[in-house]
Amino acid sequence: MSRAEAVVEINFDGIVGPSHNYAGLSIGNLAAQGNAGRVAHPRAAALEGIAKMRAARALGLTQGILLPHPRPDTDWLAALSTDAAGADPLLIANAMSASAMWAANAATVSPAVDTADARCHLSVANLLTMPHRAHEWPATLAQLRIAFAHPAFAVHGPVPTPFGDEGAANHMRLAASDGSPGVEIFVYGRPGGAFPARQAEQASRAVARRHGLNPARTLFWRQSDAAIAAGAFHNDVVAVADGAVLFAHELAFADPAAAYRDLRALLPMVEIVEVPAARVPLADAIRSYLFNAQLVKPPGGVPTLILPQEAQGVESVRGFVTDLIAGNGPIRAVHHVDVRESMANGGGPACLRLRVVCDPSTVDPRFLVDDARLDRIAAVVERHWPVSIAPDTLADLALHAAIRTARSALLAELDLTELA
Ligand code: SUG
Repeated sequence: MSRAEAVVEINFDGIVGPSHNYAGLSIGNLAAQGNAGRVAHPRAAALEGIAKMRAARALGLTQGILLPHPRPDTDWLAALSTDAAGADPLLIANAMSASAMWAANAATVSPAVDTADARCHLSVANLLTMPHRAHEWPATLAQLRIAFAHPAFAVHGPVPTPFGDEGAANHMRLAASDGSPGVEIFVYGRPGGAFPARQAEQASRAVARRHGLNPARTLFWRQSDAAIAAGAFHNDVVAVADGAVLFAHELAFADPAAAYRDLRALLPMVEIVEVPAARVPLADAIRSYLFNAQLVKPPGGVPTLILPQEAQGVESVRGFVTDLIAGNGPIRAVHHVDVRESMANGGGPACLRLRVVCDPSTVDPRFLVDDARLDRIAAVVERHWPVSIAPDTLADLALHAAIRTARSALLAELDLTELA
C-alpha cells in the first residue's frame, strides 16, 4: 500500500491535565467567565476525555493523544523573575492553567496532499492573546517534534508577535474524498469589538504561506463581529467542516454569500448545512456548543456529529438536530458525549482534538492509543489526578507537588519521560 492510500484522519485529543481549574481567565469565553471560581474536578475531567476517546474508537476512528504540560509552568514564572512560591495569585493561576487540553488550539495542520513539498505541515499556535495560553506553545512544540519527527512531516515554530494564532480552531479543510487535495479555509477576526479577536488575518496568511498551500485553493474568511460578540472566541464554536460538508451558523461569517460562492467554485460538490438564526439563535448555538461537534465519517459509516450532551438541553438545538438526522442532508447520525468539566471552561468535543490527516505508521506510536493504552492512562488518572481543585488553592505548594507527581507518572507509563 502506498503512503497516500494509508492516509487517514487521526484525532489527537489533549489529555486533561491534573491542574484543571476554573480561574475565569478567558475574556470573551462566556462559559469560562461564568464558571470562574467554581470547584473543578481534574480526575473526572480526564476520565470524561478518555471516555470520549473510547467512543471515537468504538466508531472505528483512529485516536491519538497529546500530553498535559508541566504545571505550574516554572520556566514561564522564572522568565517573569518570580516563582511558584512567591508569584502573585493571578500569575499563579496563569501558570497553573490546564488549557493545553484543548488540542484544537495546539497547531494548524495541512495534510501532505495540499502542500507544495508533499509533506504534512504543522504550525504550533502562538496563542498570544490570553496570558494563560501564550506560554503553552513551547511544550506543545516539544511534543509535536517528537510525535511527528518522521520526514513525512514539517513542524514549524509559532508565527511571530504581534499576530495572534489559535491554530486549527480557526481553520477548516474540505475535500472531495480522503486523500484528494483539499480547500483550506482560514477564519480570522477583526479587532475592535467587545471581546478580543484572537486570530489575526496576517497570522492565518503566514501559516498558509509557510505550509506551501496552493493560493488558488486557499480561502480567508472573516468571522462576523456578531459571532465574536456573542462568545464565539474561536470559529469552531460556530462552524465545523469535514470531508465535503460544511456545517455552520448563519451568523458565523462576515460575508457568507461571498464565502460560499468562492467555496462552491473550488469544490462544486460541497454540501453546506447553514443553520438559520431564526431556527437556532446564536446564543443557543454557543450555549449548547452545537457546532463544537466532531464531524466524523467512520470507516464504512455515515457522517456523524459527536456532540456534547449539553446540546440535548437546549430546546431549539434539540429540535434542529432531530430534524437534521431525519432529513435528507449529508449529516446522518449523532452521538452525544459527556465532557462537562471541559465544557464549563468553554471547551467542547471539537476543542479537545487536533486532526492530522496522515499515515499512522509515520507517527511516533507513543502518541497513538488503543483500548489497552487508554486503560493504562485511566489507571494513572484514577491513582494520581486530584479529585478537586478550588481556585483559592492554586498557590498551594502541596498541590503543585501532587500535580508534578501525577504528570510524571503518566509520562513514565507512556514511556515519554523525555518530556519531563
Ligand atoms: O482558550 N478556555 C479555552 C477554551 C478553548 C476552546 N477551544 C476551542 N474552541 N477550540 C480558551 O478560552 C479557560 C481557562 C480558564 O479560564 O481558566 C480557557 O482557557
